[in-house]
Amino acid sequence: MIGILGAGSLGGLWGAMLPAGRAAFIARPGEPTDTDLSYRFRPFEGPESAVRIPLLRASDRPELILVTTKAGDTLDALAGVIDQFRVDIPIVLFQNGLGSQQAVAARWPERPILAASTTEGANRPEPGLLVHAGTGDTWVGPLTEPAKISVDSAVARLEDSGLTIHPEPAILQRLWQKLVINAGINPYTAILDCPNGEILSAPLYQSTIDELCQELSELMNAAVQIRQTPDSLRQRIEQVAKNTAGNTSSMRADVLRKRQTEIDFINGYLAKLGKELGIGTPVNQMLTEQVQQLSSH
Ligand code: KPL
Repeated sequence: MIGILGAGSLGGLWGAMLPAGRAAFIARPGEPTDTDLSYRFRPFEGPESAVRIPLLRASDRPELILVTTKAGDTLDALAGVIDQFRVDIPIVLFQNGLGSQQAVAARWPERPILAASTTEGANRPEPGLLVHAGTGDTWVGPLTEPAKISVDSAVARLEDSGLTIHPEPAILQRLWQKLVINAGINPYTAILDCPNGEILSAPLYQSTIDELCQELSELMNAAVQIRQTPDSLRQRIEQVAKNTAGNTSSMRADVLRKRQTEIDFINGYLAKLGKELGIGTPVNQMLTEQVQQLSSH
């Protein structure tokens, strides 16, 4: 049995893709534990189906926990439920950005805490409907020392979903590669209120992207020793913006739905890190403040 904490788009995708009877959602303290979660699932290919996932019962002994909460909720959500799970049960974190993963690993260093980076696309265009909008890859790797021996078993269990999963010993580096893309696309789409592809011709983007990429390049080198030139980062950001030109980014979607954004874990994380490392980050700081003003901070 795999327990899933966080019944949003990604949690719903795992619930629907894992074989029937293998997944259960984890209720948070105070939430009712006697009702199943039901939704319609539209797979990437094939017909829509009805999905019904139970809630984990006290007598269930999950062999793996997936945490698919928003970055800002993760530490509190996990703290509310973690004591019911044996200390050797692997916990895989699926949050966007960085900062929340390290906070969890620092709080429970004795547990096997892993992180995942995924390019699977899932969304909920209307209540009760979950859409697997794009297939991709998922990389899983260890954050804490005890997690190193859990990677292969976690990958094998997740492969039961039929999704493509890879072990990734250098998961932090991989999370950084995604972070720089999100840092170069998401805040612009939120501030400009436009789909990903439209940022490229906007004056705000054009006047700040080179300086942003300079900041990203220096931070990435200092934090995880990945050397990438500002120009190559800009090219990657623009390639992803073009490949996903019609998409509404997750940050723009949060602003439109008046939900808290993940800016503190993307450009906000980078600005904070810059202060710690003595690297100037005026563009990350400016983008963070502008997005904070738009959302419910
Ligand atoms: O990951 C994304 C997001 O929206 O969070 C991108 C790559 C920008 C695609 O929309």
